[in-house]
Amino acid sequence: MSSVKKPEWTPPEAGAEFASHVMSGVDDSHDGMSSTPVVALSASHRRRQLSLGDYVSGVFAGDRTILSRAITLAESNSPAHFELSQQVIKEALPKTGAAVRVGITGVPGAGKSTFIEALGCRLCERGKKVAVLAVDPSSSVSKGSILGDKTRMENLAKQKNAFIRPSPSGGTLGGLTRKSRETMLLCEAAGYDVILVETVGVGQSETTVRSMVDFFLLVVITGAGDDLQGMKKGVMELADAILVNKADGNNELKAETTKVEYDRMLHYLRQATEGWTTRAYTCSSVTGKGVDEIWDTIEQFMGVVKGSGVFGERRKQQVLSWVYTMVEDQLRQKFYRHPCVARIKERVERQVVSGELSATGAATELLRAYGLDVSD
Ligand SMILES: Nc1nc2c(ncn2[C@@H]2O[C@H](COP(=O)(O)OP(=O)(O)O)[C@@H](O)[C@H]2O)c(=O)[nH]1
Ligand SMILES: [Mg+2]
Repeated sequence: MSSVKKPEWTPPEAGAEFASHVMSGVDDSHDGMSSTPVVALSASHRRRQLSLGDYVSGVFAGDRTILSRAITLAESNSPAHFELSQQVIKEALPKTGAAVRVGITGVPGAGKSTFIEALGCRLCERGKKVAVLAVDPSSSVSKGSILGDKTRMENLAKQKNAFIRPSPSGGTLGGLTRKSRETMLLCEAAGYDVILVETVGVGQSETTVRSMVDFFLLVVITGAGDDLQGMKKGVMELADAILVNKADGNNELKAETTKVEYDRMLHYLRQATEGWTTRAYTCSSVTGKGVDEIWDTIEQFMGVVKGSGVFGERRKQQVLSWVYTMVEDQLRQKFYRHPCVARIKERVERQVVSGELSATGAATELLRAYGLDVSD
């Protein structure tokens, strides 16, 4: 068993190999909100290095502090942490897969976090264990999104059956994806039945989150018809439900109209999931009206896709595509960082642009510089 090199394990002192030390702040708030003996015991875990056995038994026992530390380990960019965390995940794997995985996207301010708080609290009341994760490629230590989510989910954060984990910050979307998927697996091994993944609608993050969840929810708000026109068709085609949020007060009627407009548009789009018709719904995350219906819809969806085999097939494809995405990311990085490739790249580009070299000739030369034999 490999061991972690750092004698004292605390993220704030851990240095640059950690993706972010914001995580420790969130862990603190979790501990501060609870006074259970588990947390008192966990305070001592914080001070010492954990073994593979400590991580695995802590995660299996649902100890939130150890779960947090296992996630931080998986998020670390240090090779020693990588080895240990891969061992933890390997042990955890047999206990993963049973949760309902839900992705939630929408423009900033649509009310995703508020909706997650409302839904999460209801699920906790029903005895479910809910984990909330975020995938935010734009987040960084200095930006406010992480803090924003924490305050939006104040009630959920107090629930003993809830676990909230902000987005790891920095790094590539590929790196972020690995971390988020592994976090999801660790949460499942810790007994969470529902995983809610919030993502902000920027760049490729929607497609990324779609590729790790069973059900994908698009949260929108009312407004003039221009909202609909501005909405990317591609994102609507990823969604298993469209939720018109903030259907309360003066906005309630308008929300109903917007819902009808979305339903009409959905009619012309490709369905996100075979055998399932995507529809629009209204809800108010503030009054709670319509929130239960969304969960009912998700449960209905799970029944349909499990019955038809679409669920199993999607999970299978997701894990395989995850493998090859990681392989391709590594290969691409290795190629572009190779000194021989870097040395000739500019000259080859210049020649191909000026017409001295064909595109195929240029690619062949670059691949040969990398050491690949491109004979066919
Ligand atoms: N009236 C009303 N306001 C809401 C509702 N949901 C969210 N909000 C408000 O909309 C703002 C943005 O919410 P937030 O959950 O942070 O959006 P996010 O960026 O999509 O996560 C906040 O001021 C919320 O209080 C709702 O259902 N009704
Ligand atoms: Mg949010």
